[in-house]
Amino acid sequence: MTTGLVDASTIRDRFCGALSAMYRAEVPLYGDLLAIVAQVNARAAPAGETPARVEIERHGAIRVGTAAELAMMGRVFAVMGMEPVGYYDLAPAGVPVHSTAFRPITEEALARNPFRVFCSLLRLELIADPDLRREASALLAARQIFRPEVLALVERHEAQGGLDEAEADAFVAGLLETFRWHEDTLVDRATYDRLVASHRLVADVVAFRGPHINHLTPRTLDIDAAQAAMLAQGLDIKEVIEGPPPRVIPILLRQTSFKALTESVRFAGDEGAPGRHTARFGEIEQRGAALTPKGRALYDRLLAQAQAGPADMPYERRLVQAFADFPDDMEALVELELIYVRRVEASDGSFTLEPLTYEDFLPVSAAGIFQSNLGAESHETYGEQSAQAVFEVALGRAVLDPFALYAAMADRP
Ligand code: OOG
Ligand code: NI
Repeated sequence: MTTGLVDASTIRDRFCGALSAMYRAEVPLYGDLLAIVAQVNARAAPAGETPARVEIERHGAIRVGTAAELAMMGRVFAVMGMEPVGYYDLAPAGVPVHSTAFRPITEEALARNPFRVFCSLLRLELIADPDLRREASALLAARQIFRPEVLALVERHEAQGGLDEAEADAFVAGLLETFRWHEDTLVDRATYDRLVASHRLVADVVAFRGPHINHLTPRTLDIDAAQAAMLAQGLDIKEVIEGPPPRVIPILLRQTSFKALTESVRFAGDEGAPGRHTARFGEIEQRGAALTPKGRALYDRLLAQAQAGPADMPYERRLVQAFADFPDDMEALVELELIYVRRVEASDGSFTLEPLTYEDFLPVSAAGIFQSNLGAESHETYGEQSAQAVFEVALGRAVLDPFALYAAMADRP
């Protein structure tokens, strides 16, 4: 790399910090979450020391409207060393999007700042009304979600292999504008109402100037303690924690979110007529061991079993019962090749095995989070129309296989 260029992890770290500051100013609830999570982590960390990575660790989520927006988003994230990992199809859950997670993929970059963004592409073809579909496409085609200087800096990055200090600063500041909340809509109230009637998510994407960040999630070392602290403070948190039940050896990802905020907007046309929109929310998560394909198949089977369990039994109990079949000690997890581990050498030449952290998302959990934050009304599902190939054409490249990334970082299996 040419000297004088800022490395991608530094740009990612600066952007994540700037986004966190902006979101904190926009959504006061987020500041409350950070305070609670910091307290819980200080108590939960071994020897009272929260690992540096966990303190800064965040994931965000955005929703884009067109293939061109997604493809440019991919090039923008590449500047920060973030690659598209995995394909998530939300259509079976009644949410007309499909998604990937942009994140760093090397051990070194993950240790530096594992910032990740769940990025969804609206699937307009799933909207039934052809007139509304045409109108929505025209609105999306006419908007430009990136500032011109960001587009120029992406090209500069691609041509010279990086950005210098001044360019990196301009990139971070310009890109922040894409993620900012704008209360002025692109549409009048009547159009907004029709978009909401087709699906709340369609309105959230199509009615606005850009893909406002809809949540920014800190990582807690003990989600049960964090949730109890939030309830004690009277925060409006969802009762169910998505993902696996509490365990001695945590696996994958446990998440819980808040109901979306109701925020004021001003509609275009109508002299800025005031209205309300719900899209942004709070979320916290706890991360555990990355599972092998075999471990993941077991997880998926047991989760389905818990979901299909007797309706008169509380969901938490069904979950605990189903997951009794998922071994919960290191020896068995390693022996049965259910998790990925690395060797950590001690100074006397001995070693221990440590689980690799799960760096991705879970489709069933993501669907639950989308649904609880789009309002209570249920929506028919869109069938099993998975379209990974279509998504990859839109993105302009294939998404990476998360299992291959873990296997490359692991010492076993
Ligand atoms: C994304 C929801 C998925 C998660 O943590 O699973 C997500 C969205 O609401 O746009 O963030
Ligand atoms: Ni999330």
